[in-house]
Amino acid sequence: MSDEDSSSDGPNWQIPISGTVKLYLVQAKLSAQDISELLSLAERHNLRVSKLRTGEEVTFQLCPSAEQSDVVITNVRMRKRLERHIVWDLAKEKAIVTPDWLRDSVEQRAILPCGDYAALRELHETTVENCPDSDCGSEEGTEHTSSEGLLVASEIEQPTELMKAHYTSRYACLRPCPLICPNQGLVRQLAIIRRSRELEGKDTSALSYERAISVVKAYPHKLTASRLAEVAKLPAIGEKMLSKITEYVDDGEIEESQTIAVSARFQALSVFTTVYGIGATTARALFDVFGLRTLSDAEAHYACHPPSPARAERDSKIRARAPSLGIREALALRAELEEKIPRAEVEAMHAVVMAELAALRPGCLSTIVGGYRRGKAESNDVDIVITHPTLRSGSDQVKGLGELLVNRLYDRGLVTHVMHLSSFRSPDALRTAHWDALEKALIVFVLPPPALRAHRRLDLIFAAPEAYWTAITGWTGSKMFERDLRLYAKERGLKFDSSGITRRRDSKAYIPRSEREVFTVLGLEWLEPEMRNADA
Ligand code: 8DG
Ligand code: CA
Ligand code: CA
Repeated sequence: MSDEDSSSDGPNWQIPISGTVKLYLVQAKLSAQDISELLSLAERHNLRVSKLRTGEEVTFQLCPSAEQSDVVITNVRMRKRLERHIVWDLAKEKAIVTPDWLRDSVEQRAILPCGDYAALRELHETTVENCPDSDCGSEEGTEHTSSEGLLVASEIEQPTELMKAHYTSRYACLRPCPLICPNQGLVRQLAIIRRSRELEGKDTSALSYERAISVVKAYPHKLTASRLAEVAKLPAIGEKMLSKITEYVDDGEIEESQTIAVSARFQALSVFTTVYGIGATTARALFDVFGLRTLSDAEAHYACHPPSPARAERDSKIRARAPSLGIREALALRAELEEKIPRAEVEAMHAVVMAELAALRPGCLSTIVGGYRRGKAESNDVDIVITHPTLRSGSDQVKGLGELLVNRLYDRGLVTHVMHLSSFRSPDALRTAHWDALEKALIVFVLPPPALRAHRRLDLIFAAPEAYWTAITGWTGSKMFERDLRLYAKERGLKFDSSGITRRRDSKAYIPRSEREVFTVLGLEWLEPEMRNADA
């Protein structure tokens, strides 16, 4: 986390410093370089770290002996060796952790659970108890740690009963939604109105349609006049929405949808926004201010209008060797990037990326997510979540991997442009402003020869092992499913995003070991990805 980022972490940072955590560094088995790195981390001026359970802020302070310390940092892994530096009985009164505890705690500005970094197996339990952030003795009682030393979801409080999924549920994440529903024609017509509202900047109205669409999408019967009374009682179906649905049932179409679909304005705004980098606001400006109507108009316009300084500055910050995708390049590639990607090609892209990744970091795990995982025959872009399977050191394996991989793909002619390359931020209980702290690379990819080398949009998401399953859930979609998943979690006192699940009252992190566990922790009945198609 950068210093600038920490300021966005909200109220936590206004809490006065209330103490220090004293650190003692055992220098044996550490290189001179490691020693100097760890000392400078421990002494970093004015560094404030939070206790995750209480939000209380403390500073680190080095101390000259183990006796005076709260936490002992050591690379020594054996009792006999450690006893050369600290007597065993004293060691049992301290948290004895590896250097990574300090590195990660400084990076995350938090006292991370010492048990996860216990240096000696025999001292794991006492390290958990003696961690400066330990809740031992609190009313919450005992929590166990897994054999990996991590708190896992199956070992902490579970909702007693899972909410049953049903099409009448208030939440899209509890309504089984197939890819194609019995009322797909109606969904298509409502989607035109929704899109038009979005293009016109009427976001509240767009969201009402989005919600209604997700409810209709889950309705398991073919809609007829005799079912309208039941539909009227479904969530998100107000009077206005019911009149549109009734109109469709009576006439087989919705007049407003027909009018919008053929309007010059809707068509122009729709086509402008197919260019990467042109959003609804820009599209409206092109139409209203510059009087543009077609893509050729837009091409001519951008040939003599350079990108805005803000955009140029943002692009210049991308730390990849590949060029960013400017508006002119996006216009030139538009037709290819608009093509749908068949499943076989998605799989071929995945295979190529993983082969290149294996050369950099052997043994990585990955899952193709997004629409592909929900069963779509053709995708607009490809989304892949990547991690390393080792819980203990896997985060280190994933850190910085986006940049490395993108540069390698670029050198091999497999990446032509980079739209976004974000740095690694581990699952962080302090996050507030950022709803997803994962490292991401959003790129334009081309398959190697002899394949048809069409430009394709590819999103690579890099998750630490602890965040792998939440990243998969968060990036499988669909959008409305995800929106309600976050809302549902919030109403249960939890915070869900792709980088993790935390309990709001104490920011305690849950670490699921499977996607099913993500659902269980949130109190949701399991839904197959193919039944999460809550959008049109
Ligand atoms: P398609 O249009 O690509 O065929 O369908 P899709 O795969 O469902 O759409 P997508 O636009 O690729 O989005 C896939 C899912 O990823 C979507 O449900 C929402 C999620 N998602 C983003 N951006 C981000 C983001 O920045 N953070 C997180 N956590 N999730 C995101 O699209
Ligand atoms: Ca996608
Ligand atoms: Ca995507």
